Amino acid sequence: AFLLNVLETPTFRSGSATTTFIDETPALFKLRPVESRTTQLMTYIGQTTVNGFPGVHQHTEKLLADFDYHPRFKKTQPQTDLVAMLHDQGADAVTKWLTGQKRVLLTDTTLRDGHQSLFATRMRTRDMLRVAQDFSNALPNLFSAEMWGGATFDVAYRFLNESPWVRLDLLRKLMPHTLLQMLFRGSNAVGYQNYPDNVIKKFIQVAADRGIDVFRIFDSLNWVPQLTHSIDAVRETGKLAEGTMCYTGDILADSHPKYSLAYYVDLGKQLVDAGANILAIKDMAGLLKPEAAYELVSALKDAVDVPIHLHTHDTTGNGVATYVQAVNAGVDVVDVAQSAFSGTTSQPSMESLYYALANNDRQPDLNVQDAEKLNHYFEKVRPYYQDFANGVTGPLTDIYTVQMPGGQYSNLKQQAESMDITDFEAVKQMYAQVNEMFGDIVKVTPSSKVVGDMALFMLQNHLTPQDVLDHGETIDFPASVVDFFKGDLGQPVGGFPKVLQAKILKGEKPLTQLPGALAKPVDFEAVRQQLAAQGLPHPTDAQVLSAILYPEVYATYLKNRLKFGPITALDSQTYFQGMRIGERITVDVRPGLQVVMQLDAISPADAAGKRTLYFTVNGQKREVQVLDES
Ligand code: 3PY
Ligand code: ZN
Repeated sequence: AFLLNVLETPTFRSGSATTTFIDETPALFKLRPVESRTTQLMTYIGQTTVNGFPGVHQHTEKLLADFDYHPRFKKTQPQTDLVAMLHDQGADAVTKWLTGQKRVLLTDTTLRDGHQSLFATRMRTRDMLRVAQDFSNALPNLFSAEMWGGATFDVAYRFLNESPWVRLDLLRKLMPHTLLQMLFRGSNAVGYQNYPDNVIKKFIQVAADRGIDVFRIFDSLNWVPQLTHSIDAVRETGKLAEGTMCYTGDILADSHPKYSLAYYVDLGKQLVDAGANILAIKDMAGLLKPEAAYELVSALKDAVDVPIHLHTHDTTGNGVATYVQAVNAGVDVVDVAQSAFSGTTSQPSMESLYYALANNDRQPDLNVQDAEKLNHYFEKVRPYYQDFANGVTGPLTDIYTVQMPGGQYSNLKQQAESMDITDFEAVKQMYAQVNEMFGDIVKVTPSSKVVGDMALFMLQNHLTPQDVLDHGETIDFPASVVDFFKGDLGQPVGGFPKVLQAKILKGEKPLTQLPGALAKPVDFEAVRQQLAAQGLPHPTDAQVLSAILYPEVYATYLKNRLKFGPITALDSQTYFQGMRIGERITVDVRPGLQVVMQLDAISPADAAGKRTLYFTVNGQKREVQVLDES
């Protein structure tokens, strides 16, 4: 347990983490002889080879070899170094600069929403680090790179066995002139529930300190009081606060009367009054059609004097058209992804948008050949993640009515399959019906999860909306649904449907005020001591926060780090698939330490169900035993 404390040391963070392959300090490795590190690697590889990785099909042959990647772009300075400007002149200087730009600016979401929306957030830090310098050099004039927040925090620990904080540290170092952006769920931070105000504030401080420049802050019900605390906290750090409106409904149709143009203009003004440096429109499901985008952006440009940043998903197939109209209406920044990580449930393609704006005097300042060359890297890594893909191969125009966020699509599908619900069309229809029952709410993490949970629950129990209304008082609803109707996520636009709420709460009185304000502040010192008692002698603020946000996931991560060691250095195919007999891999554990491993044979299971895996490691015969869980 002694080893854990060096995972996230300040020395490491300020130190020489220039290599692309380590995420721990050399001190950690000094403590572990090479032998035990290779045992750790063999244990992980053995475990994955014998028992598989959740959600991954084991292929009999390697799909593609790990490839060496060497930087292809020379060091390029941005025309305006926004990181330096933010640091030296402050947030207002950046927004003033932004407002003065004729051309539309771009945020690249490849390293966050791109992979979150296409393959369940599974992109590993190793595959980001290899290209990070090229990323900045090929795209020097981006507004920002979104690379943190949303689901990346949880998934990094839970499925990738890596620290999101270390990812941030390393990308910060490798991309010194690019503003780094994160998605922050307001009072839900990077989780699915409300956290006390002191946790929110601390999280923002530590994230800002470790390198986040732009915080996109939203509330899953567009309830402004739940955002103001986060906006204040970001403003205190001197970084950029994007106050965010989540777009739902259709401002140019009569079908969603609550979500009118006047509603959004009023919301925009409230967010700016609350201190937003930038106003973001978050169209998480791809519902904002081109003419509506023109109307909305025009109205907001008239109503507020901060820059407008538009985010959409290409789920419905019209993302580029929406952006072109937003650009014509004067939007300041739009979100795009590298082509290989774009389209369908992800963002529109950067390169496609560039060409769509040919001969438009607001075409972005982009060297499109460089962007295309960079994209080849993402084309090469995408197949590593194909098992996590959501199966969407083209536009889904039914999403205009279903309104499911791009980031939720793949997750809900996996959740449904794990419950043996294979008819995803039925899930989508039920999702739309649940939204109606709930009074047409904003659906984005975590409110979207409540709608998804309810839809799956109703399908599993063969319930119709009428059944729920008729017999709701006898039904035991999922916990997330009960909590939502209690007001634990805040208050929806227009309030809760009262009849349904009464049936779900069964006499319990709902909250009408801010849940975060009622929550007792977390005692950071107590958590620090608990961690120390569990073998982390000097936990950092980041470690304390991780333990607060995801107690079980974080504890498992710490245990796995001890058991599996430097697995973040494994190539992604080995990480997800293990090895096949006869296969040989090279692991660059750290500069100067390369381990060459070959899997020679696997024994049948013995009486205790254990298999022995025989390896040759740097020329030495080694073996490891793994329990066959099949
Ligand atoms: C998240 O909160 O993870 C989202 O991407 C919401 O769209
Ligand atoms: Zn998104």
